[in-house]
Amino acid sequence: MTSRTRDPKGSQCLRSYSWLVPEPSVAAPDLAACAARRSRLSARLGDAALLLSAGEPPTRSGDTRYRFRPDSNFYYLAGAAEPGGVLLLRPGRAPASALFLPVQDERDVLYHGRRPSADEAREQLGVDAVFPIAQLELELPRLLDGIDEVYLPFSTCPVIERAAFAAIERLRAGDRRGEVAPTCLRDARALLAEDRLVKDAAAMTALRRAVDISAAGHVAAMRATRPGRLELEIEALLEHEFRRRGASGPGYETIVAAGINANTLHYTAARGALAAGDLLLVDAGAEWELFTGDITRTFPIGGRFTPAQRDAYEIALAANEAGIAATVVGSSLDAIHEACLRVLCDGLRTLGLVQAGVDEAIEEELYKPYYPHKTSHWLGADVHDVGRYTVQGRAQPLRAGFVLTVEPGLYFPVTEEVPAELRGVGIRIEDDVLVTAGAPEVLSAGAPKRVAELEALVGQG
Ligand SMILES: [Mn+2]
Repeated sequence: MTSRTRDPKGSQCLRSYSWLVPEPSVAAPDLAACAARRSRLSARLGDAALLLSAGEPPTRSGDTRYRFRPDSNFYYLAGAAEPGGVLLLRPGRAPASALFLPVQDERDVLYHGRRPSADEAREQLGVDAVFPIAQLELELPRLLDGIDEVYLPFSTCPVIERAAFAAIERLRAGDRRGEVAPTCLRDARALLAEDRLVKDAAAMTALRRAVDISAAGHVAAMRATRPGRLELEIEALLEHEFRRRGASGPGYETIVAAGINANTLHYTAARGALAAGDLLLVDAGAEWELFTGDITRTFPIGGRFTPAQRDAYEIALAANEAGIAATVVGSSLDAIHEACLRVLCDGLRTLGLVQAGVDEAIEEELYKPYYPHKTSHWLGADVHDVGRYTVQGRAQPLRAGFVLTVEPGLYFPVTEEVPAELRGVGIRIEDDVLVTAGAPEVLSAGAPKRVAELEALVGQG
C-alpha cells in the first residue's frame, strides 16, 4: 500500500512522489555483484594479496553486544553478514579467494541459530576455499608464501594485523626452506575507497532503495508531526517506517531536533517536545544492504511557516538547488560549497545579517555564525563514505557514478543581531545526488521540500 492510497484525502502533492515509495520486502546480498567486485579488485591487485575482516559486534554494556553490522569493505566484497569472518584474495593462485569463518558449536547454534556451514558458504558466496577462523594463523603463512605485497586494513583490525605479522615471521624463519615472506604492507582501505567511490550497478540499486525508504520515512515523520508530540516519538515513527519497508534500520543516528535543538548540528538526544511555532529538523537515512540514505528536511511543527521562517527557509532551499545544479562532471565539492555560499551570503544580506557583498562575505567568512559547516560528503555504504576529497592538492573532480550529499543550512543563534523571530531557528535541507554524464540526479526527490508541499503534508498523518 502506498502513502497515497492510505490517505483518503489524497492531497495533490502526494501524487508526485508516492510511486517512489518502495513496497516492503527483505534485503538480500547481490552475490553476483560481490563476485564481480572481487574480480575487479583482483585485476588491480595483480600479484598482491588482500585481507579484510567482517569484524565483531561491539560491546553495548556488560556482556551484551550491539546488533552486528559487518565491515563495509568486507561485505562489499564477500556479501557475508556473519561476524568474525576474514576474506583473503590472492589472484592468480589456487585458491584465489578464501574465507575464514567461525565454526559453530551446539551452544552457539542454540543461542544464535545455525549459520551456513563451510560447504554452504563456499557454494553460496562463490569463494574457492573456506577455512575455520581458528586456523587463520596456521594457514596464512602457506597462503602468503611468495607474495611480496599484502593489502590489509591498517589499525582497525587487530585479528588480521596479528595474523599477518605472525605469518611474516613464520615465513622469514622458513627462508632456508625456500619460503618467501611479504615485505610490503599497504592500506586496503585506500584501495577499496577508490573502487567504492564510483558506484557500480548493484551499489546504485541498493543505494536507490535506501534513499527511497529514507524519503518514505521523512514523509511519515512530516505527517506525524504536530505540537505536543515528542522528538522521541517522531524518531520512533520514522525508524518504524524504515524497518517496516525492510531496511535494517537507520544508517546513522537519527536527528530529530525541534526549535533551538536544531542549532546543535548532530543533536541525537531527542529529549525535547514539539512546540507550535517552532520548526522541526529531521536528519535521517535508512540502511538497505549496507548502503544508507542521508536526507534532512526542516518543516513547521504547526503546519505553517511564519513569514520570517519562510524567508530564511527559501534562502536555504535556493542554496540547496544551486548546490545541486553544480553537481556535474568536472565540478567538485568545493565548487558545490561555493555555489551554496553565494546564495546563502546573498540571502543573509537581505535578512540584514551580513552587510558586505557576496565576494567579501565569502572571503571574510562572514556567513560562519549562520553556516558553520561544509556542504557535501560522499555517500554510500558509510554515511560519510570513503573516497578521497583532495587529489594532488586540489578538490577531487566529480566523475559520473559519484554519489554525494548537498546539505546547506542556516542556523540563527540567540543574539541581539538576529531578528527576534529567527532566534534559535535552525534549517538544513539535504539531498542525495548522483553525478551523471548529464544533469545531476536527485535520488532523494521523494522527500518533499517546497514550502507548499511541506505545509500540505505536516500533521496530515
Ligand atoms: Mn549528511
